[in-house]
Amino acid sequence: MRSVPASGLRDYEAQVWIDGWCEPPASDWVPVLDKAAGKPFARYGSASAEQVDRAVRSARRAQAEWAEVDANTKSEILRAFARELENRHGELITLIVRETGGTTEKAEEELGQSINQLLNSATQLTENAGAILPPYKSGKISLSRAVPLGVIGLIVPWNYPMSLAMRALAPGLAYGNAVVLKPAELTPIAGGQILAEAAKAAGVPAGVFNVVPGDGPTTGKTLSEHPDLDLIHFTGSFEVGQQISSFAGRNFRAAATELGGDNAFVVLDDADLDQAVSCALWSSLWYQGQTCITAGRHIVMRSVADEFTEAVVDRVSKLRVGDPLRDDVDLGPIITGTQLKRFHEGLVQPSLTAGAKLATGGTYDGLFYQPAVLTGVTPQMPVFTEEIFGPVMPITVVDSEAEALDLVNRHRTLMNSVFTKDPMRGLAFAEKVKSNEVHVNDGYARHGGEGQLAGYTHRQWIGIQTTPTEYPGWASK
Ligand code: TXE
Repeated sequence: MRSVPASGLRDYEAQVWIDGWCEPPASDWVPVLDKAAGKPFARYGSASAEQVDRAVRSARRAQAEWAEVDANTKSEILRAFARELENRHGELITLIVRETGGTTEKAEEELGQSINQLLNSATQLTENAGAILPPYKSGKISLSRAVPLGVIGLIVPWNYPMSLAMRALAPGLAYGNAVVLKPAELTPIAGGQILAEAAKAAGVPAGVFNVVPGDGPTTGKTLSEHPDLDLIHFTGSFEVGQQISSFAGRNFRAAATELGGDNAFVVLDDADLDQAVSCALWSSLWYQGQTCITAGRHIVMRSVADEFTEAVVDRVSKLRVGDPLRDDVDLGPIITGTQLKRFHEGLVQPSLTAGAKLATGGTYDGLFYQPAVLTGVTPQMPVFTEEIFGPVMPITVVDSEAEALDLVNRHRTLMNSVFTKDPMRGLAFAEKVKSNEVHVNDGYARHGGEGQLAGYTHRQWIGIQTTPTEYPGWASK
C-alpha cells in the first residue's frame, strides 16, 4: 500500500510485507534521505526478528504451491510484474535518483535492467529445464530435472537497489522459489516497497515474495541466519559477505555472494587513446565510482602515459558535480559521509602522503566530491591496493605488458579492461587475466540474463527401470 506522494517523510513508506500484506513495523519509523537534498523524503519500518521468522515461514508455505504453477502462468505473472514497473517509469526514475543519488541516466539503466531481467526470466523459465541422460544400463531411462531450491533469503546493497534485488528475485521466482528480501537501509523504497507493490499487482501469490526492511546487523543478520533458508544470496561488502558465507558453511547451507573488486583498466602502448580516455572516465566515474565493477586502478604503459593522463585530467576537471536531477550535472553526491570519509581520508590522503600527486579534484562540499585523478601511484599505495568505491582515478605507469598483467592479477577483481588497437594482442592479454569478465577496448558491462537456471535450482536425477533387472543372488533368495 503506497501512501499518496505528498511532502516530507510521507512521500513513500517502506513497510514489512508478509504473506501479501503490509504490516506495521516493529519499532519507530526510520527516515530515508533524498541523497542530493540531504533531507528525508521517505521512511521505513524495521521488521522484528519475529516478523523475519514469519516471513520465512510464509515463504515456505507458499513455495510448494508456487513451484506447481505451470510455466506459462508464471511467465505471464513475471511479464505483468515488468509492466507494473514500466507503467510507473517517470515516477520510478525520480525515485531512484532521489534515493541513490545517481543521475537520471543511471536510474534509467537500473530500471531498464530490472525490467529486462523480469522479461528474460519470463522467457527462460519456459525453456528446457531438464534432460534425458544417456542410458547407462539396459532397460533404464534416466532423467534429470531442475527442482527449485525452496526459500531464498536475499540481501541487497544500496548502489543498485532495484536491479541487484531483481537479479536474484526474477530468476528465483521464475524457477519456482519463494523469496524473502532485506533491502539496504539506505534504499528500501526502490529496493523493497516498489517491488512488493508491483509483485502484488502482477499476481505473485501471497507469501511467494516477502520484504523485511531493516538494518544489517539486526534484521539482515536475523534473516541470513534463519534456519529454514535453502539459499542466502548476498551482494555487498567483503566483511559481511565473509560472515554470511562462513555461517552458511558451518550450517551446510548454500550461499551466493557477490562482493567487491579492485578492478583494473589497462592501456597498452598501441591503444586508441581517445577511446581509452572516454572509456576510462565512464568505467571509473559512472555513479560516482560506486559499483562493484568500477575500474579502480589505471595501469598505463610509459610511452602513452603522458598523453593519456593529460587528456583524463582535462576531461575530469570539466565534470560538473551537483543535484543529479538536473540535466547539466554529470555526477551526483556520494551516498553517505561515512563512505566519503572512508575513501578520501582512508585511501586518497594516505596515498598523497606516500608520494602520489593530486592532478585534479579531491575537494568536496558536503557529499559533493569533485572527482580526483591521482598520478605517480605505486602498487603499494592504498588507492591501488584497496577497492576505492568512489570517484577517484589512480594512474600507475608501467614499462611492459608483462608488468601490467602482473599488477592486474595481484588483486581480487571482478572485471578488467585492456585497450589496444590489435584485437589479437587484447585477446592474448585477456586470456591471462584472472577474472570472470575482461573487456578488450571496452569497459563496464552488466551481465546478461543467461545461465540463471543453475543458480536457482538443483538437479534431481530420476531413474526408471523399465525391464526386470538382476540383483545379486543373495538379494533375490
Ligand atoms: O555494505 P554492507 P555497505 C562494498 C563497498 C562499500 C562497502 C560498504 O566496498 O564501500 O561494501 O558498503 C546488509 N548481516 N559494497 O556498508 O554493510 C546491509 O543492511 C546481514 C560492494 O553498504 O555489506 C545491506 O542490505 N546483512 C557492493 C547489505 O548487507 C548485513 C555494493 C550491504 O551492506 C549485515 C555495496 C550483517 N551483519 C557496497 N551487515 C557491490 N558488490 O556492488 C550489513 N548487512
